[in-house]
Amino acid sequence: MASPWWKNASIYQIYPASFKDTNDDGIGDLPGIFSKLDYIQSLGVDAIWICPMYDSPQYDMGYDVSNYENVYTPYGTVADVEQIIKACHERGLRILLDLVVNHTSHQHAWFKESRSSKSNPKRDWYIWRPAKYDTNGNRQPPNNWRSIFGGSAWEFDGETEEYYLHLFAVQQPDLNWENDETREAIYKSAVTFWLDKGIDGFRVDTVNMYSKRSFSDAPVVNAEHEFQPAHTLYCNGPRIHEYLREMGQILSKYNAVTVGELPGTPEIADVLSYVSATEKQLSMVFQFDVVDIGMGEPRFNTTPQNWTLPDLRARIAQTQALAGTDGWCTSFLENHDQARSISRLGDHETPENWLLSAKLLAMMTTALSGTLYIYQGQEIGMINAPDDWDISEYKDLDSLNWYKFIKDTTDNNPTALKKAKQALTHLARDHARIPMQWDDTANAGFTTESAKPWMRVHDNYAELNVKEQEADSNSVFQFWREALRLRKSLPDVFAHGIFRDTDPSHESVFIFEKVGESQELLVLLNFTTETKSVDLAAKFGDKLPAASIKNYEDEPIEVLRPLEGRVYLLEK
Ligand code: TEU
Ligand code: CA
Repeated sequence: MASPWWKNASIYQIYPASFKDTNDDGIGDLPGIFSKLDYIQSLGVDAIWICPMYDSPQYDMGYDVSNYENVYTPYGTVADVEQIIKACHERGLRILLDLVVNHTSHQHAWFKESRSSKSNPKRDWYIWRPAKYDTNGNRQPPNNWRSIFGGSAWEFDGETEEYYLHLFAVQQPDLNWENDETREAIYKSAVTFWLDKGIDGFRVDTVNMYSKRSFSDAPVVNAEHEFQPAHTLYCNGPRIHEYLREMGQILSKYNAVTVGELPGTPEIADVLSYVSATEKQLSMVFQFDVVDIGMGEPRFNTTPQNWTLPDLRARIAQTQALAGTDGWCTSFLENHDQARSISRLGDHETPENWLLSAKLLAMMTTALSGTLYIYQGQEIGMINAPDDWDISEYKDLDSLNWYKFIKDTTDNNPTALKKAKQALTHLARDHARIPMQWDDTANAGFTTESAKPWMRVHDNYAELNVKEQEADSNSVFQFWREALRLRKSLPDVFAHGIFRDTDPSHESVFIFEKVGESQELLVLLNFTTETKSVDLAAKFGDKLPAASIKNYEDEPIEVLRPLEGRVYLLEK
């Protein structure tokens, strides 16, 4: 059987609110996406994935869906989505939507019914539990789980005097997948409604949390905190594979592709249980190993640049280990939940280092095996918000909850608040949500000059934008285009090759091989801003072949210059 289209594909992720505004309300929209399809196609990708555009009160930027079968009014209409589907297919682009079915919004009609009374037929569609009482008779949540956005994972509902579970925000109650009717309703409303409109598949949000393992207390890992991380109790529960096989049967009727998000799953055997081809559950998954680098427990409890190269390469090896199994992996460094990769892993202090870093990371990402994902703005090397932006510029509830938590628990301690702000400057999801930089006009061409963008435009848009880079043959954009073109033309080594790290403990130069059936890649990446010696003569003698991708003009045999990267293609 021929390899499916998505194995040798690059997929471009779009965040609707921040991509392109066409009606001057400062919020990106579906007509904006439609207007940029030529641009997306010019990058050379095979498909787009659009983050949630469903109706939603937007507590979590659309990951709180109040109606799966309708579109958030400021983004447009169902007809606008249909127009995009048609336009993509006319261009030979595929289109994925986001499937968010671990939870709904608290505004969803299902939840409104569920919370209305204990005897409501939809009561059991969500996860309700009675309160616990401590020895003093004080009401407590059913267990000590911490929500992913901070605080208890349970919310007390005065109406019926029970708690409901929300692994994410209070406004995102978890659906009860144990209930057969609930699953049926999810498949019909969130899945087939859109597959019938012709989409090619889904990115599946938090795909491993539908079956909870148990509701017992999580072990105390941080005694200072009231609530504890509980991934091991709510991820990868006993019925998860049964559910995904069930949903997989529907998806396979449409020949739909899926990429599931797999947090809290470091074991490769567990990963394989979702993506093994014989399982027919998911086409591929996003492992979190690489993007979680440098994060603390909780996420923002860390200091900037808290990572080493051996740590990064171990994480990459971990995700690349799927190559060669009957599962399939993905290569990505960014999405709407991650700060910008150049700011995290590269150096954006000078324009020279920024350019080198952007290309270095593009080389690494494109050279790794699996389906490649690129997030809007990554193709032009967008970076984190400047350090001096005030906390009031941050909009994400995850960032704001953390800042408030530190404020409240330290009694406004300035040192603690400074540390919290530094962590956000480095890792907040907000950085990825800064409006797309199209040109050098006011508001970066994201919206008109007189409009007020929903999130502040980056200070650097006059120098860093699409228009400028389309015209510059040495730009980050042109570099990505060329790298994606080469990757696509050589699936044997790029998408399918077997990854081998040549020296996992090396602290400054990352050298890895990719072995295909008839060819090999040798990838050299200097992650430091110093010149480093390398022993290429041992491999090549004095006949160094020309690198296929590189970020410096010439190629000395004995050194890699600051942030230098090269990809050599070798015949076996
Ligand atoms: O994210 C799930 C997830 O586990 C993390 O990426 C999470 O956002 C992060 O740890 C919080 O700091 C998905 C979506 O990608 C994210 O945007 C949503 O907020 C979340 O699910 C809830 O739907
Ligand atoms: Ca708009």
